Amino acid sequence: MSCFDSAKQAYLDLGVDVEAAFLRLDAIAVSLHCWQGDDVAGFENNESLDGGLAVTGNYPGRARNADELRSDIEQALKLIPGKKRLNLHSIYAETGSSKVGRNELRPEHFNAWMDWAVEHDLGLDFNPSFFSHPMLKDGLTLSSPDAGVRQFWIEHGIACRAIAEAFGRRLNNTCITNFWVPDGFKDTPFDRLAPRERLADSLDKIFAVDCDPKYNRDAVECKLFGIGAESCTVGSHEFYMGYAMKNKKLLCLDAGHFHPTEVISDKITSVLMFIDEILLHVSRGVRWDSDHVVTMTEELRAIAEEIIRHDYDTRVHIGLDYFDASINRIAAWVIGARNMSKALLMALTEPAAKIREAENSGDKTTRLALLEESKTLPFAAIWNEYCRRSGVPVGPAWIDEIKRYEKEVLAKRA
Ligand code: RNT
Ligand code: ZN
Repeated sequence: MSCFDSAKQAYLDLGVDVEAAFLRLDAIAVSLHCWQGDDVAGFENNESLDGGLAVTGNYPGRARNADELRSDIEQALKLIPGKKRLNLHSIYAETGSSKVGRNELRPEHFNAWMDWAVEHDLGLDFNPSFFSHPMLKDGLTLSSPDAGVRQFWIEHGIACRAIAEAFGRRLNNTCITNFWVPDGFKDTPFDRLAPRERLADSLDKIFAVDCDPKYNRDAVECKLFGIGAESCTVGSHEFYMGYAMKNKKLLCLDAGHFHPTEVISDKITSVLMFIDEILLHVSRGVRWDSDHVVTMTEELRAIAEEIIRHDYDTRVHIGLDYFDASINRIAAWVIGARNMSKALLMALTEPAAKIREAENSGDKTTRLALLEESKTLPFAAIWNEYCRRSGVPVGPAWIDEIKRYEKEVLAKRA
């Protein structure tokens, strides 16, 4: 009996159908964030990253243009099992030799990305970029007291939704567009209401433009604080929870955007009682940083369990969001994405029926015992088989691939 067959039997003894788990996992997409490949730089030749975002590290080989970035993403895709999407930011537009304002971006500036997505059978997601730009004035964009500043960013938001809709049409695959706005205050504002009213009004103006929900749906992302915006974030959790409910938007929950002892896994069921769909930015917060590479933490497992236990496969859109420039950037993608997929498979192979039965009959002893026993089931054999069937390296073999690419490609970048 092969390692996989005996593992499969061990799961079956607890009532778990591993083959069914594989099939279900195959249908759940994970959206890779393009910005891990170049430290959120984009192709506008920006001097520095702002909006409260920070990337530390200077590992050699950062992608410097779209071709390098696509080549690096292709390398990552070969090492990650399961269904994938790609999440783009507007700063990754390809405008050739002409400088195009963010408020004037059009779908054609993403033609190369769309062609590439068709070629690789990838769905695309999108993000307007409200940072690293001179129109981010005093830390504010859509909530700025300056009507000209607000207007510029409103036009940017409108332009981005048109691009996202074009992605959806071209790929016949719904694009999820995420609005994250860094607006906030370093020191305590006297008036917390006026900026919030302006943010809501600006968002209303952006969303007033018709967009076919078959091709694009919008999400709004809240945050607790950012660097340089420690005292008040205009787009707080309550702000966006309310905004999303009232305006039928998706709520984006970023795992690093809450108080350190607060977890998004516990928010999923609550939010989905009142909002149709959510977007996740799976990330790992460490102290003040919200963007460490996703590792196999208890919280990652809990996020996956919430999705699987409640059959939220189509109502929760999974995206990754972190940036680390201190290790090989492609490896960072692969580690995070493999972990996401692995956590989903762990959740899919929980002895769910037996645990539910124990809970429903009030047998808390059996519930705890089964939860603990299931932690040492022969999961590695199941995961390795999933990787093998998905045509990606099994176990740590993918590291050799990364090292080869680093030597052959990354090292040659000046
Ligand atoms: C920032 C948000 C946001 C960004 C990306 C680049 O705190 O998490 O999602 O990370 O849009
Ligand atoms: Zn995020």
